Amino acid sequence: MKVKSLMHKVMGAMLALPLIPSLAHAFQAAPATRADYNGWTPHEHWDEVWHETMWDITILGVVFAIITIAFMVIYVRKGHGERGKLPQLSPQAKLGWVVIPCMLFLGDDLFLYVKGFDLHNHMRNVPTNAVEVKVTGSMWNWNYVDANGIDTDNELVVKVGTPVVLRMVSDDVLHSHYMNRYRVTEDLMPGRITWEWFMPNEEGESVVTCREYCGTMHSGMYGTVKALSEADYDAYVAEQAASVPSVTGVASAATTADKI
Ligand SMILES: [Cu+2]
Repeated sequence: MKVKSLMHKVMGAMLALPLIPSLAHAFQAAPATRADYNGWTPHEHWDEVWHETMWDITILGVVFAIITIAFMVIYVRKGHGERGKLPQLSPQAKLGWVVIPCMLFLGDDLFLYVKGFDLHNHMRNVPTNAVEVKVTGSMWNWNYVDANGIDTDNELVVKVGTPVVLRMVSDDVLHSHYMNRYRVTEDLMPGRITWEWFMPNEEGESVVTCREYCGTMHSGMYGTVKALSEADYDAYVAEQAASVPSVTGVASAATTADKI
């Protein structure tokens, strides 16, 4: 009876196992409100989840491959007519062999699921200090108008350290504004405003492509995101203000993300 009661306790503990990593994740530091996103870079967290998933399936794959190969070698038939002997397990052992691995895998899967789901929720929550850029997609062009009134085609210029929210609409068919560098994509539709936000954390150029087939020149519908340092960005705005009369210089940084 004592052994049986101990087995029940072990089984009970195993059933709670899947919850442990998820609970542990819930206590990790993450932005609690929209004002807490300062310096938080969603794309780096996506990479983290991706790498963990890759490690996870690689380790599991290697472990199962080793076990399979070992079984093939150990239990190979030694001669004609040889019959294997089936081990007789107790009911508790049988249950243990089913429940314990199940709970371990479930715990692991839930951990990755919770991390991904949590991240997704943060990415659907625009930081309060995000600057807004209006994006219009059309066959086959990306048009950007930023908070300073700077109007560009296929070139989005942003400042490092300030989150950017794109408010997007299509002039014709479906498009999708895909920034691989920032691990984010969102469809553009005629008559509906959609949005995505990202956090440029390093200076440099990256590519924007269209990720929704939109006609014969779909593959040619690409642009550039230029992330500039604060000084370079200010110089860029001043230069644009000098060359284009309609641009009135540095307007107040619109934080219209609040409206989303
Ligand atoms: Cu397209």
